[in-house]
Formats: sequence, structure tokens, C-alpha cells
Amino acid sequence: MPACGDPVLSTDSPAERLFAHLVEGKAREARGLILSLYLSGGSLAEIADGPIRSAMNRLGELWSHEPDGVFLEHRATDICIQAVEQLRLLVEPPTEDPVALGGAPPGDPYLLPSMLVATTLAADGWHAVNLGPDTPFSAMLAAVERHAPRLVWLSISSIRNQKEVEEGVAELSARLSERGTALILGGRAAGSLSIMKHTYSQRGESLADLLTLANELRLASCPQPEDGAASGKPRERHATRQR
Ligand code: B12
Repeated sequence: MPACGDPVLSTDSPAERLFAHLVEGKAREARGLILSLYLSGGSLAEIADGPIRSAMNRLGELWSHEPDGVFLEHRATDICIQAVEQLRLLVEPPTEDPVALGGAPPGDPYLLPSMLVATTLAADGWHAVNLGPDTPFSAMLAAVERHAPRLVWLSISSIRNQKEVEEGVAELSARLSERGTALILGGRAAGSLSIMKHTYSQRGESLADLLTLANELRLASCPQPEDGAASGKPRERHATRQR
């Protein structure tokens, strides 16, 4: 097993290759790898839950014992964002409905997780509105009023103030339940919220879980059996493969 900081890894695993490209700052190669995984049949959820999550996890081990760790994390995040934005252009659905909306709570600076949620939902046919990191709950509620989403996600990677986030989630959850809108929580810190079991919300560990919950929601509001979603088929769109 190679050490964490080894610049070049010889194995063929996409996660290892992506990790090596990110450590070396090879943006073009990383973008190319992620795009080729998608074009060869990988779903957004598989790519995010697999190689991206795995490579970023390993990068996160570097900061504690390598002086370059923090700059590597920033640079790797930017490279992954470039790749995910490229995929978003390919999968964006033409319709404005159904709307899914979300972001990360106040004090949470993490960019990639919410962006990956939005892109995964867009690939599944949702019109996804990503408010991004560090979003005040008041801003999220204002956006809910404006967009009337059917689904709201909260991606929680870091909790600056436990009380602020727990109260914010409780209020958001209550307001959404009045509207009949589902709230789906996830992210590496979501499990540490004690409010979870009392709120009208669901939690997923991965983007595969997110799609399961989102499809259940669509099934519940779309009873026609001839519809793709109603028959339980995944609705991820691969724009280039439809030609
Ligand atoms: C990049 C990074 C940073 C960057 C973020 C840049 C940016 N603006 O985005 C910067 C440099 C700012 C940073 C800072 C810090 N970081 Co940092 N960081 C990371 C790193 C390497 C990657 C995070 C990431 O993007 N992962 C990729 C995403 C895709 O993975 P994910 O978050 O797990 O998301 C998956 C699931 O959770 C799920 N999911 C996510 N959202 C949702 C939503 C829904 C609805 C659902 C269903 C599912 C879902 O699906 C995703 C795909 O599978 C992690 C390592 C790690 N293990 O995550 C450390 C890590 C999170 N950081 C860590 C630390 C310690 C810090 C700092 C304290 C360092 C410091 N001393 O300053 C600060 C704290 C910042 C803060 N205010 O919280 C620790 C946290 C340890 C802990 N116990 O909490 C980690 C784990 C590194 C480590 N191994 O020590 N970090």
C-alpha cells in the first residue's frame, strides 16, 4: 500500500488515479478522468460516492502530517469543482419542474458536497437550485418561498454553532412540513444533530441514498405506472448518450 503522499500511483483504480491527479494538481487529467467515467456509464452518484469522495478523504489525511496539506485541499477542491461543473452542463434537464433546492448551513464552508447533490439531482431530471456553502436559514426560507421546491436538501459538513444549526433545521423542517415539502439531510456532520429524530426530515449517507429518497418522493406524487419514475426506473440523464 503506497504512502498517502505518493505522487504517482500505479494501480488502475479510478479513485487512486484521481487521488494522484489531485495531489499533483493535474486538473486536465482529473477532469478527463471524471468525464470519461461518466461517459462510460458511471452515474453521477456512483462517481461522487466513489472516486471523488474516496480521493478527497485521502487528501484530508494529508493536512495533519504534510506542510502542503491545506493548499492541496484547496487546489483539489477547485479541480473537482471544474469537473463537476463540466458534468452539470451535460446533464442539466430542459424543464423547470420539479424543483429541488438546497445548500449548506451557516458557517459551513464546504463547496463540493452541495454542488454534487445539485448535479446528481439535475442528472435525475430535477431543476436543482444550489445556494452553496454558508447559507443563512433565512435565505434558504426566502428561496423556498420564491421557488416552491418539492424537495429541499441540506448538506452539512461542518457545524460552527450546534445550537444555531439545530434551531435552524427545526424551523426549516417545520416550515417545509406545512408546505408538504420534503427535507433531506446529509453530509459528514449531519448525524451529529440531536434534532434529527424530532424533525420532519430524512437523512441519507450518500448520493445513492439521496436518489432513493428523491425517487420515493416522485413516486408518491406521480401515480401513473407508465411514467419512468413511477415504474421505479432511475431517471438519470446522459445527454451525450441520447444522441
Ligand atoms: C476540502 C477540505 C477542506 C477545505 C474545504 C474547501 C471548500 N471551500 O470546500 C478547507 C481547506 C477549507 C477545509 C478546512 C478545514 N478542514 Co477540512 N476537509 C476537506 C476534505 C479534504 C474534503 C471535503 C470534501 O469536499 N469531500 C468530498 C465530499 C464529496 O465528500 P463528503 O463531504 O463526505 O460528501 C459525501 C457524503 O457525505 C454525502 N453527502 C454530502 N452532502 C449530502 C447531502 C445530502 C442531502 C445527502 C443525502 C448526502 C450528502 O454524499 C457525498 C458524496 O458521497 C475533508 C476530508 C473528508 N474526509 O471529507 C477534510 C475534513 C472534513 N476537514 C477537516 C478539518 C479538521 C478541517 C479544518 C478544521 C482544518 C483546520 N485546521 O483549519 C478546517 C475547518 C473548516 C470549517 N470551518 O469547518 C477534517 C474534519 C475532522 C472532523 N473530525 O470533523 C477532515 C475530515 C480531514 C481529516 N481527515 O482530518 N477542509
